[in-house]
Amino acid sequence: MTTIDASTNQTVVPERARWFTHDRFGLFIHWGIYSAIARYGRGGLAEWSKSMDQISEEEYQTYFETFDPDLYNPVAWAKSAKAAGMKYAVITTKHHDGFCLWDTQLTDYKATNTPAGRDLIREWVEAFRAEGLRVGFYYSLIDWHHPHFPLDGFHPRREDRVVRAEARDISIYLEYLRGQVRELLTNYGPIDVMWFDFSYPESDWGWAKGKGRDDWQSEQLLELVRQLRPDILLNNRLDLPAAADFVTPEQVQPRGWIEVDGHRVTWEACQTITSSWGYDRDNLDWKSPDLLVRLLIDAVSKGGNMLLNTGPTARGEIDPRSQVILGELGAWMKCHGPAIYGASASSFAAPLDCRLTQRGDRLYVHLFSWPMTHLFLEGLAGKVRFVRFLHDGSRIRFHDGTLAGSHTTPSGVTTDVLTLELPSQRP
Ligand code: FUL
Repeated sequence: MTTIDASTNQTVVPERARWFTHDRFGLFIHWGIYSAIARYGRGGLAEWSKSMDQISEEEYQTYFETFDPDLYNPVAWAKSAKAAGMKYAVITTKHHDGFCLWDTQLTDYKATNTPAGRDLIREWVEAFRAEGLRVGFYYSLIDWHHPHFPLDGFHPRREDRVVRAEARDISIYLEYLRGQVRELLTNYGPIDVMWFDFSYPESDWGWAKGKGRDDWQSEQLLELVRQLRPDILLNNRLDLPAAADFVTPEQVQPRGWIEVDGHRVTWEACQTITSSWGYDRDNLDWKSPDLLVRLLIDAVSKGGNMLLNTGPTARGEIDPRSQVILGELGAWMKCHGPAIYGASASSFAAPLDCRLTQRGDRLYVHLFSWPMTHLFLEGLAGKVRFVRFLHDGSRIRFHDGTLAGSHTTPSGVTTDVLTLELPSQRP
């Protein structure tokens, strides 16, 4: 986990996480046979449909038997991510429905047995690596397909009496889970991020009630991950706080730095472009590129990353509407990348409706609304050599104090304010 050096206020990031706190912006991909359902279930998340709508095995099996992503082109996905300015990507190898996108030897419930007929993860890893992106695996601890996964309050079969009468042995499921993690971390070269989801400790939901991490045998899982890939970055959803490299606020921006036990930690906000993770054809809740840019800036200004999700279609394409948005983010990143990559929170105070990011001795001021001709920056008088717009490098006039050429406020009090003289229109 990250700590802060009190003398410099700089974060001290462990060696293995350096790339992560530098790169800041990644692509999250939720893809599976639920992409064919393409609508949100009662819970509002397409990938949760099987549980939320209690879809029968028979119906869900048809999505498996007809899964035919004939347009799947991970090279195109990787190029879109790269052009958007993203530096890493995380894909669902298996979501809660238990469907595996790779050629696992531990179940038949996998992409190679659908009309897709291929290891979708292998191609994905190769394509993203070829574009120079780092790669991560999302892996769900929850599994509604495995016969020994507990019949908890989320399970699609939770109300089926016959199924409820069946004996279930969690140890068999845990063996399976560890075996799958072993496959994922040995068969695809050095994976950069392991994104587990999720262990719901101490919750009132079903079988994990009051037990949580012990039942997942998270410690053993952690040991396995570290033994196979000592340098992999691990998220916090195993609920072993001391072992996590980063924490994962979901669909929410923290108010400031995130602290765990009094220490500032490395974090990554995961955000959706629509309100669903899985592809949802009729969703109208699209975030604008402008909002997404702000979310990214906001994250970096608080020392965090953003992992932005898209849910590809059942035919294997990134939704064209998402592609347009990714393109616009790329145009912004092209100009403003220096304020994001390698940047972090600043110890200077941000004016109202602004965010500050800082990289070494460069301070970046992000204006979410356009000020009335002047912007006052506290604590910066006498500290700044040059001020310019980032998009075109053109200079911005500035002076110390709130009045041109003086260090005094109108009432004559000396201040530590730096004033920027801005054009009346946002360029
Ligand atoms: C959650 C999951 O339940 C959602 O479906 C999604 O994968 C999100 C990133 O994590 O906990």
